Amino acid sequence: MSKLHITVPDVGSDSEVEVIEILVSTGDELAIDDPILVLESDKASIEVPASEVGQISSIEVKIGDKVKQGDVLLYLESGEAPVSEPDHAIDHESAPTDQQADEDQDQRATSTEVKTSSVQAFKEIHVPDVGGSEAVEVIELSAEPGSTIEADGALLVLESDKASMDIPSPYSGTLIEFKVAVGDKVAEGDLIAVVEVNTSEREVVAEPKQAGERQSELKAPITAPVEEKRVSVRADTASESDVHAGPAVRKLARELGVELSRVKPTGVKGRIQKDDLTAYIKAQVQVAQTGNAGSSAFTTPPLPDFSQFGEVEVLKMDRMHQLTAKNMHISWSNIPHVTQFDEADITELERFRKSKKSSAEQRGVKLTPLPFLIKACALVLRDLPQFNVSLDLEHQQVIQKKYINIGVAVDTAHGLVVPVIRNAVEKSLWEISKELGELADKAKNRKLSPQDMQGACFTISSLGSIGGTAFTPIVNLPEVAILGVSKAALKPVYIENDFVPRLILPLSLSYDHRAVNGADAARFTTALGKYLSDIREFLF
Ligand code: CAO
Repeated sequence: MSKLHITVPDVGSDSEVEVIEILVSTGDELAIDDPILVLESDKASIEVPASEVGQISSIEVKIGDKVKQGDVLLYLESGEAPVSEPDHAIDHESAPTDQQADEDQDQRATSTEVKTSSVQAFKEIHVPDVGGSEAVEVIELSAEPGSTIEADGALLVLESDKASMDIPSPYSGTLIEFKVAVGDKVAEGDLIAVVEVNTSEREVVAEPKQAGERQSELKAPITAPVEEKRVSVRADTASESDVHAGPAVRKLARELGVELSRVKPTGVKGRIQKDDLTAYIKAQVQVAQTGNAGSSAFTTPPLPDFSQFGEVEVLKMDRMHQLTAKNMHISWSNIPHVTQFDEADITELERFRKSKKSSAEQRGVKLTPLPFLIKACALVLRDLPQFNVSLDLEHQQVIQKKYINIGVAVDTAHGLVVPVIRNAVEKSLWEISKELGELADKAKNRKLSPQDMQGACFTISSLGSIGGTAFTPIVNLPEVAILGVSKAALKPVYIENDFVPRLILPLSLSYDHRAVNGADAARFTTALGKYLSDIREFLF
């Protein structure tokens, strides 16, 4: 048993660097290359891999400590003899195998014996780990022999039965020749190209600050993502390079086909941790399985400190508000909404409604345009049953409802609720008016039972008593359509060679375009307009 220690490698900075993440604990067994901790200089963050094998007996630093090259990071006990450092001449004539890359990593971690040379050298490039695929096809050569290529620049594209993979060059230099042609089948380790590297590149390869992440990326197995047809082995695309994450997290993200720029970081200085990646994937799985984006899968930008602009008061969202916000978000982010706008001429309806005002009062009900709308919508749902459905996407089914219940959005001091008028086709306007009044009262006094709010097939949201000319209501899942009603207004309408004043009611029908199409929506508002413009139609 020998006591070993791991020190801060050459991180390419003379000044001290900060420990921003510790990835191991006392007692952990370390293997060569296991990530130990992350250091951050003013230029980059560097994941320090283990350069020794053994069990950690103590960690000598904590997050926030400033360290420099040679400082002891941790001690470990090893049953084996200390690993001797291999002699790394970086101008070896073959491309780095995984093992060699590991050894290079050791060398960077201990920062010794890096040789540089001014001699040009030829490097062979081999097929990396292609995620278990036995033979993959070369489908594209992305560079011309004789051309200059950059490290990480596109070299060729391989395609397995699961995905296409861009294979980048590990070196910058001149592409001498390809050893494969389009259509060839290759497997891990096969020679694919020869590159002549120049001196400066080899110095960069030997520099740990730059090379740490790049080397481990090159060593990373390329696995096919679940859905993406074409993936890049490289993680440092424009947006990805802005992301702070260690090589281990980047590697895992690549393996899982996750774009790190989509993951919400919780680590120090906005660094993405492994747990952040797990949380993101969990959210994605939930969305895929349930169509529920409730636990937002996307990063919400942090809020600024508003108090710097003026006085603010922070109020707690009550349960109703939270619930409404959640449901709206789920619906808005899952349903491909389209809104069909139309107008109905309700001049005659209004004349009739006013003529019934006193008898409504005698009955103790308020006959507003809304009961007419409820009845008319119920009739349209009967006529166009494609709107009276719910989608069961999990089982690829459409559930056709044979009952017709209409939900009505009611604005209360406590928030928005949607009580339901059942079997509206069978009910008279008086019955609907009475029931609507009772439900609205219950809503305002927080007396609605869960049953009062269940079973709607379609919802009406009327802002007619308030104002507006049109709006785009959000479909009330699992329904597939909702009618927004705005304020009726007198408008000149050209009838029989003359402009005559008519009372026009604006209608906004939002619908789930997965369930119904635009032609259906136009049919819906046209049919609704017909019922509303001549309520004798209600009789048929
Ligand atoms: N155009 C013109 N006037 C209208 C109208 C319209 N589309 N709809 C109603 N009105 C008139 C009514 O006729 C009534 O006037 P009179 O007393 O002269 O007849 C007046 O506006 C007030 O109506 P109301 O609001 O009392 O009754 P209602 O049947 O229209 O609505 C209810 C009932 C419970 C739905 C309503 O109180 C309510 O909560 N509305 C808000 C709904 C809402 O917030 N929706 C948004 C959801 S999405 O955020």
